[in-house]
Amino acid sequence: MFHEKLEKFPKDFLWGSASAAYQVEGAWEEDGKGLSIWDEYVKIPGTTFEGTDGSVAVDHYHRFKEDVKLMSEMGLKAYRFSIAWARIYPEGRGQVNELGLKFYDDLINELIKYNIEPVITAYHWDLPKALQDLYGGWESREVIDDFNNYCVTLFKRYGDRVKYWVTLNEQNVFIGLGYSTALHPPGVKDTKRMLHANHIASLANAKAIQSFREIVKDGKIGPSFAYGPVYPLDCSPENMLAFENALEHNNHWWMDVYAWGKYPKIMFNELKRRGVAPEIQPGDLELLKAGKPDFMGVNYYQSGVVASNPLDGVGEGKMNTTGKKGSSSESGIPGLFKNVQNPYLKTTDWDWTIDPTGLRVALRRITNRYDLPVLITENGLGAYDTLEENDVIKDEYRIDYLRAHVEACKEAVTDGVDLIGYCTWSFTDLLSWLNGYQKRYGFVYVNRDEHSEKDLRRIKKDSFYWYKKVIETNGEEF
Ligand code: BGP
Repeated sequence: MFHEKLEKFPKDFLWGSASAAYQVEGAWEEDGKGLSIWDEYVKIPGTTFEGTDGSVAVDHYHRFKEDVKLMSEMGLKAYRFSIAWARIYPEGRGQVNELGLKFYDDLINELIKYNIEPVITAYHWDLPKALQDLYGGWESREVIDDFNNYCVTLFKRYGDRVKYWVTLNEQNVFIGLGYSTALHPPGVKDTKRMLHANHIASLANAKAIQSFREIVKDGKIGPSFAYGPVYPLDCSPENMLAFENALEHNNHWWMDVYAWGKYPKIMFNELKRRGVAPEIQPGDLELLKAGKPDFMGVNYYQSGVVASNPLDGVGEGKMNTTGKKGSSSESGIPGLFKNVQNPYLKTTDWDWTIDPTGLRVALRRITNRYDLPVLITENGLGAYDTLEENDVIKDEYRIDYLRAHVEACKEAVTDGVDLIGYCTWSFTDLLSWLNGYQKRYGFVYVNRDEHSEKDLRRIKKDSFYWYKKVIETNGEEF
């Protein structure tokens, strides 16, 4: 729909930026921190771009005060960060590590000092290695209680100061890449195990939300879902059917469970027929239903296009983790759909489509289907940046990307979406899990690369000043 005039963003809109512990903190074995599955996985040759890891990352652990000061200079309203479970419980359970708790106390207090709303992600992929070794991590129901216990510790400790909470970051991604394509730890390729681990993660999510209700009475909590809305390639009925399959398989499989505590019927039936559907035990559906979130967190980067894919059609494809444009290949789920290129859209150097309208579509679909407020927990452009003389970074491509997406948000708000905030990915540059340090997302350049930590100096990019203005005008000037 076209609007003659766009509505304003709500007065207390959360203009934010996001990060994740493993990607920024470094200090991988300091102050009693235990190891995570990522600390171990990155050591396996060939898993990450040029063997990069987060042992130092951008040293946020030691420089968080400097980083928060830059946030305040920008006028940031919210900072979403994750807590490293293994800092709090080095073994994943049992003995709590006071020094770990203190680090996040200090970070939260520093944010509050500058009137920046802390948004905590309890889990952004760095499962304590001890739990992986002990019972296979997300594949065991034991993790439900351990995750809950860890979350309860966080709720009790920080719930007095932190109002917004994200339970699991992109369950669809860490489970999908961890158990289906083997690109993330634990490096498994097995659809049945994937759907089983996924079901357990959903139960853990619901249980943590249930505990939250008891402890943080005035807080808001929800998961962050990696939502890439799909379009059918064209109006041929076969492609339309592939689109229906993809909707259920890629989106409703998770979001229906979060919002309603049930799986989409047709897809569940199909996966059962294939012998891979998760086992639902007595009490599971009740728990899932009890875990209704306050908002749907959305990480949006790109949309996708799907087409029909026969049973002997295309399966696993190649992901571009090198930044060489065009190096990814087609992928799909035989018998359901395949992912194809969108001839209307430009792509990044990592072959991600650039589609601000896709964000509007995503927001509207969520609103119509679930009637929940939405918090955009991530949105951003991964690109090469050039540090020029006199510490200048002219990242107008990033400004263009973000501007178009802020506009899409404004349109969605006018459409009637209850949007409570917009967090860009990311505030400073950071480690991209599989793509090294060269794929940059920040408003603040960090002077390091794959080969050297250099001086880890912070340098404001042009986009820093652009977002400052957006925040100052509450999204009226962008
Ligand atoms: C999301 C993750 C983030 C971040 C972002 C960018 O999936 O939640 O942690 O990494 O994507 O992705 P990438 O680093 O692969 O470019």
